[in-house]
Amino acid sequence: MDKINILIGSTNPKKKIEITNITKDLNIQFTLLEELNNAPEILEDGKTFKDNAVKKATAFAKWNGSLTLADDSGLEVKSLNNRPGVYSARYAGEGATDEMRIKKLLAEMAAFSAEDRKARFKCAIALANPEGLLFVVEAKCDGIITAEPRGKNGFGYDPIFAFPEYGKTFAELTPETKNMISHRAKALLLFKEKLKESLLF
Ligand code: ITT
Repeated sequence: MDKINILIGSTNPKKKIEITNITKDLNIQFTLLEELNNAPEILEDGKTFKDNAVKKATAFAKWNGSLTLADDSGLEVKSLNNRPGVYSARYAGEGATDEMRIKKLLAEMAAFSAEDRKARFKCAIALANPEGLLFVVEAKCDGIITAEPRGKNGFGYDPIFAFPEYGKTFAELTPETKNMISHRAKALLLFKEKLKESLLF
């Protein structure tokens, strides 16, 4: 059977690596926006991860005329009323690095006790074709914000997100382990079920 080509409506190469690894049992060839020329910028102004995933998937599918997946994800800290949430990428301003975002969050939470450090990663994944949305799925993963960054793997907020069952941050886990338990792994499990239902496979 021929491979199905799916554009990932994202500029984050780390997301492509995780999505490719988690779906390697399927016959999909993924392309990232950065591999194409002149991709438009889509304003992520939705109130929820789902809104933003749907907006990105439908806009890039229409622009490229192809099946397109978009992943919108982020970190919700319970005692910050679920901030940074959909603002996770912009939490330390436009152009900030992962290190700057981590530093800002740790500073904001410096006085928080262990009880007040509960957090969750959320991930919404939408699939669209040029005619519109096919489906959207969502998943979460609970954890604790550490006092200091630990580990070198992963990306984004991974060095300060501890997974209590393993006593390690996502950045201390191997990619294989993160890809079995993460918010993105759980969302992609649902994604695979929906793909099969949609008869694309
Ligand atoms: P695209 O919008 O182009 O896909 P992005 O990295 O900006 O790329 P989001 O808008 O979904 O993605 O922003 C998510 C923010 O949350 C961003 O700061 C990420 O680094 C972070 N994030 C998302 N998934 C993560 C994960 O698995 N581990 C750690 N941080 C993550």
